[in-house]
Amino acid sequence: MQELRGALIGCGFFAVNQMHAWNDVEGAGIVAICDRDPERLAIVGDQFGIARRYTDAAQMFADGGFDFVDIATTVQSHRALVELAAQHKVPAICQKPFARTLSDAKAMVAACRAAGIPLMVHENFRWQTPIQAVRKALDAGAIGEPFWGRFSFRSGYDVFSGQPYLAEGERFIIEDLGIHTLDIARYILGDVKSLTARTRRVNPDIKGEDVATILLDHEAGATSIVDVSYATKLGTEPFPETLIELDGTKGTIRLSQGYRLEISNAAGTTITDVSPKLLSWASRPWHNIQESVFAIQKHWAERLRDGGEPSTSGADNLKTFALVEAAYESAASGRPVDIGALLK
Ligand code: NAD
Ligand code: 89V
Repeated sequence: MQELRGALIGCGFFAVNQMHAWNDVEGAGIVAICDRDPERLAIVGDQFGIARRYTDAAQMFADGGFDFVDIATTVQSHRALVELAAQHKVPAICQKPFARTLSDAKAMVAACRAAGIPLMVHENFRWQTPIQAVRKALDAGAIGEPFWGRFSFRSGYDVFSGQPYLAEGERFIIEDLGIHTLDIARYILGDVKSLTARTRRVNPDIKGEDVATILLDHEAGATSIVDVSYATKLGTEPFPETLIELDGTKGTIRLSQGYRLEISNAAGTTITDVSPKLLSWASRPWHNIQESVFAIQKHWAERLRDGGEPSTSGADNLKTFALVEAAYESAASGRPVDIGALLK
């Protein structure tokens, strides 16, 4: 198998997972890294034995010698770096949140389309083992036609210690975490026609909202609720599990805490343990997310080889990103927001 050579930009908190996962993806590897912070560049370069190191992404693209770029920086730099990749006709992966605004995200998709390069958003949550198990059960017709759903992420985990920037933005939970939950809702129940949202900030030490409740009208007819909170102190901390409830015409699915999948229908009730694997480099409780990082990167390598569109392509992610924008708009106005109008 021909080796796919990658370059990674942004050697921060989360990129370490991506570097480990690239080591595990057969036939792919990182040959160059870039970070504007020399200290982070040295730490990741030494840890993963990468000799080609850059503090300037433009210089790295000018030198070339890689088949794709993995952009693992925070959102402020995403548009410029994706456009740089398009300029050099290098296929690109971009971390979530895809962009600062929906209009930036549309411009990034257009730039990659014009350059003829694949673009994937690193929207990894739908690749988690338990989420895949729910999707598989639905596809197998286990509960018939789903008409109602709930996608819930409620936690009191201190995300700010690893990612201090999360406490500083005007926007927090919908943009950072809800974006994953909204993507899961789309992945499971299909695209969304309109939504209504309510938000609040409970933690006085952060700037943005840390609680959101969002009501979605799906195009296929189902109604769902996406509820996310980092202000919920439970007896057993569920971070980072997304819990799912689905009611269908022939049964129900419940994905509950502890990676327990319960499916009930005319044949009875089955309970399955859908725990993620603990990869050799992973650590609890992050192993669920870490395994999905490996899964999405493997998917990218497969799509690069066969020329197919990645599941979370830039074009697909516009539909998730529109939900984020709509949720903030609805929370501010108190009114429902039409998603089709945002995507025009
Ligand atoms: P971080 O701040 O720890 O790391 C970002 C790194 O990028 C820093 O080292 C910074 O110096 C570097 N950087 C920024 N702009 C640059 C530029 N123009 N050129 C070169 N280097 C640049 O951030 P993080 O916590 O690692 O988050 C990175 C991204 O990953 C964010 O968008 C975040 O939302 C996302 N994230 C995703 C998941 C997931 O499960 N998908 C989990 C955590 C974080
Ligand atoms: O996935 C993420 O983007 C992370 C976390 C799970 C902590 O919200 O920021």
